[in-house]
Amino acid sequence: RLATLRLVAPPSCLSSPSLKGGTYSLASDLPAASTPPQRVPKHIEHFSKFSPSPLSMKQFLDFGSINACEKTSFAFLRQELPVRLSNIMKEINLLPNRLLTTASVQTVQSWYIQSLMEILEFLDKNPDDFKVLGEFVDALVTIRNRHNDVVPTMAQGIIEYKEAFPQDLVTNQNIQYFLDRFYMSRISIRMLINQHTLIFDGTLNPVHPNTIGSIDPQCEVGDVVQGEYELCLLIKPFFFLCVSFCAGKKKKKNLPMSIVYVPSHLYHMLFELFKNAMRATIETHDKSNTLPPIQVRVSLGDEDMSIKVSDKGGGVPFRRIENLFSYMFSTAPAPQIGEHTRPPLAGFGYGLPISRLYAQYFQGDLQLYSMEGHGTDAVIYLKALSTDSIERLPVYNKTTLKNYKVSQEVDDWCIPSKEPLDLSICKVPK
Ligand code: W6P
Repeated sequence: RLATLRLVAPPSCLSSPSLKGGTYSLASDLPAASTPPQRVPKHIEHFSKFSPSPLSMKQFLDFGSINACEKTSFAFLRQELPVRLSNIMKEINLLPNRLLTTASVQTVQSWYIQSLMEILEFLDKNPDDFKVLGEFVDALVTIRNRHNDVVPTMAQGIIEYKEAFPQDLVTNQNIQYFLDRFYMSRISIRMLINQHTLIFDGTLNPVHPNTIGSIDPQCEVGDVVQGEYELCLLIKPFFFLCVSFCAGKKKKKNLPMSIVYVPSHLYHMLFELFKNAMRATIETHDKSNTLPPIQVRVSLGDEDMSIKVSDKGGGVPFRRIENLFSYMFSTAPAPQIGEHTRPPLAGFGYGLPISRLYAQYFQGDLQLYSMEGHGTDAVIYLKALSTDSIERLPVYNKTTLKNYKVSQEVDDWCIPSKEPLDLSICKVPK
């Protein structure tokens, strides 16, 4: 039952489930366990009152170390997954009604409810029972598969919404705010599920015996860059770019530059940056015989591990940089636009905003520095120290609520006028 859950000691490395500020009686508004669908909203209310507990890389690694205890991980996840699911489900409910009621968003919402119910089934089960632990792994795999297509399905919802309602900037801002948080939540939930299923499915990873779940405690960033670059060459084989790879090895002479990181996240980000850099280069130099190289620089400092991918692909006007990260602007190339006025950003898809989320997930970032007429530098910032790599998670609270309230207030900056100014009115009579 739910009551026993609260008595389960949290893993030693974890703080106890943290309730959000204010008093809240745990016992009084607990919904009954064993969950008919109509009870689910009550469970959402209950679990959204807890703050998600961000894990550090060290805590992730501890779950996979020798004394790793599947029981502990199970006890943590059956509380933490409902907390993370419920927090973001509260936010889904804050979406504008016309978006919330699209078939696509309804589908996604039903997946979340279904998955929450399936995890809640484990609240009254015995962590000492091997069968229960095995069933939990199976349930997590089922849940992960159910949510595979969340991103394209949400994108479909945005398309439906865009078609029905002319896009305005406020909507764009709200959708950006929501999707950044929603996808960040999803990244974090999949991370938890991946770690548990990979570590406790009883098999060793034969290809990468040193990884702990999806984490490589010695992720050689240079090797990942090299590997990803070669993969991109396979996709565009006619593309003979050279990568000059400079490792800033200032103090750490000859030491390899490795950090504790999730290689698949790094691959995802680098693939996106290489793809964009290659496309920009090809498109601006389509009439010349030679292509300017894409340069990569990796640098490890005391605090940051930074990776810069530089292209000479003509750059992007400063005004448009923000749009590169916009879900709304990069959702589906608008077919109603004439063939010759192809929107210049079409095709970027969700790669960039989601890559930025991967970087931000462990307290890093992804930024673009572009010079129109020349080229673009894309920089991935990661934390060099595993003690600084802590999950960055959205939490549902009063501030969140305020941020969804549509602000209709007028801006307090003048709108530049394109009309010639009539200075005659300024003439001073003699
Ligand atoms: C461009 C646009 C872009 C986005 C991301 C990474 C590199 C580049 N280059 O021209």
